[in-house]
Amino acid sequence: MSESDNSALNFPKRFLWGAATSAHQVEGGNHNQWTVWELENAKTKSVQAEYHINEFPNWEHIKHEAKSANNYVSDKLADHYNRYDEDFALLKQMDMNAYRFSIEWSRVEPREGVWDAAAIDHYREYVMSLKRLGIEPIVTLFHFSLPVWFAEMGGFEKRSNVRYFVRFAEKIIGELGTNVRTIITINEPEVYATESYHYQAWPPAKHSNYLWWRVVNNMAYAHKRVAKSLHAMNRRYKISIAKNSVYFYAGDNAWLSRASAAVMQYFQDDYFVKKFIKHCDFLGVNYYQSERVYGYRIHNPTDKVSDIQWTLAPADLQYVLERLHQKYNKPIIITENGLADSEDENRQWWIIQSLIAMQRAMKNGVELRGYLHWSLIDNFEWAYGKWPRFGLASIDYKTGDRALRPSARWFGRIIKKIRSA
Ligand code: IFM
Repeated sequence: MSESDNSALNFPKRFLWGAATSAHQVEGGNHNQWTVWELENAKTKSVQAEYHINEFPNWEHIKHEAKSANNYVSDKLADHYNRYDEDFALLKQMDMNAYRFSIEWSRVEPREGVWDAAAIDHYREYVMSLKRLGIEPIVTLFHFSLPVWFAEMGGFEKRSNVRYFVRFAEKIIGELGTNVRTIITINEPEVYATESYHYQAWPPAKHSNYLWWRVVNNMAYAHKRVAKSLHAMNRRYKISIAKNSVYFYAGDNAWLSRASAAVMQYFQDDYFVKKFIKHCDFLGVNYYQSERVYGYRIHNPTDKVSDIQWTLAPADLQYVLERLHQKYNKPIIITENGLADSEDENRQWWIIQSLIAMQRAMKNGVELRGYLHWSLIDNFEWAYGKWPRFGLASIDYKTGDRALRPSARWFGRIIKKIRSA
């Protein structure tokens, strides 16, 4: 499909076309459990980069940044907290009608039980600015960052702590009222649990299968409590989690490869989705990569990888959507999809392939409601820091200048054509 030949694309009028971010990754100036951890670990990470990521495809290009401690400290970032109007203008430039963002809990409730009126006003105004532009706000309540006080009392490790998250959800959604209709309670629960309680790559960097299991189950419980409570406030809220899916497929026809791929797929998706789905009005799906299985091992093709070495297989989005639709029969919003591509070499190709995959899945019965590209602007990629560039718009971290990349300008023209067809 080229820009001039998008005749095959046929999306419903109310389809949500947008992009996503999360507070800690773009706002700048936060103080949460991540900022504390970043300051403690930046130096070590800058030294380890030489050994941990030197095989990445563009190592020569990024090594200067990756070996600097400053890369691992979020600090000011894009200063989205103050410059969000400029970023909303980018959405408009691409003719988008939806935007997913997260509310920074540590700003709204900096100390336990103490609400910050200025922060709440900020998010109210933020949402109103989107509404004035005709952009549908999609709010995430937990996107990996937690207030320090909550993390210090054990975060999601303790079931008794869930009430604090429920109270925060009730407070902020109560304040935003019906200006918000679509709510993601928890972003990628299993990614958070695994990075934080298995790989020790994210705070609190513990290694405990028991804690991992408890955190996953407490997040499922938190989702259920928040969904029930918000639905009691307004039955029309559309609530889900954002589930990160990876597509596993057998690389040959051997029974072991096929069985292993099926088992891996189960533990990637169903083990988690089953815990949440009963209290979801739709399913948020994040898709970035596939894994090819031979025997019981992963051997991925290496022809196309992103800057952080994820295998690029955008067409597989079709199978992810179809599988989740067949299993759970809920409407789906693609809540994240994209790639780290600092040179903007593969992004347009990625988007074309994703659009075709979505179109095919819809023809095969998937009730797809929206597509949100990750990310609107370059952002803080957690343990990797600032060097990976996921943005439709680039950020110059020295000047704060933002500019749509060529692929994003192209995507904007495609969205315009589709929406005006
Ligand atoms: O940046 C992250 C985001 O916070 C959660 N989903 C995956 C993205 C890319 O790694």
